[in-house]
Amino acid sequence: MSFLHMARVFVYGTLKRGQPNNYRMFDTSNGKAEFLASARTTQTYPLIITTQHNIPFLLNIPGKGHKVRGEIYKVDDKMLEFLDDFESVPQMYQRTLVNLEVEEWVGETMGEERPTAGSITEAFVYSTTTYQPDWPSLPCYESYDSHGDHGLEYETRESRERRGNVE
Ligand code: PCA
Repeated sequence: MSFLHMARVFVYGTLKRGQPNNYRMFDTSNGKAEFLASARTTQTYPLIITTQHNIPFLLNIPGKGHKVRGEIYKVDDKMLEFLDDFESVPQMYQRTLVNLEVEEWVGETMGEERPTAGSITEAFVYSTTTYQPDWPSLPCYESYDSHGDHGLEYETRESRERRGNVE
């Protein structure tokens, strides 16, 4: 796959494999994406689930919560623009760089050596500083799963629209 410009994005929520928005990264009308690696943040952050739609948020509060698990993707400019729009940057989330510890690198390496487990890299992440005052006291998770024991299943955009709630 060729990318004129590329970026790396770390996803930890509904964009991960097996989660409700992963397909959007493989809808070529949104741009291009390629799975590179599983990884976790080197610092701890609160990963919470909130709002009436059970949306996952990584709160930009390093030092609280867990080292959050997720996936690194290589994306082209078009996909990055799509994701910024989809994640309502900068109102809901802000796209910042985060340090990551590689768990397993399976994707291409662009001529460089394949990063080994434990090696450090960085990627963009959609985290937020624009959170409600009670969000930091919500339960936090190490690894997001819409169908986890928490029972807080993500409500898809389609479902919100069917209910007439587009917020
Ligand atoms: N989508 C982005 C941020 C939270 C969400 O559900 C992600 O998966 O990383």
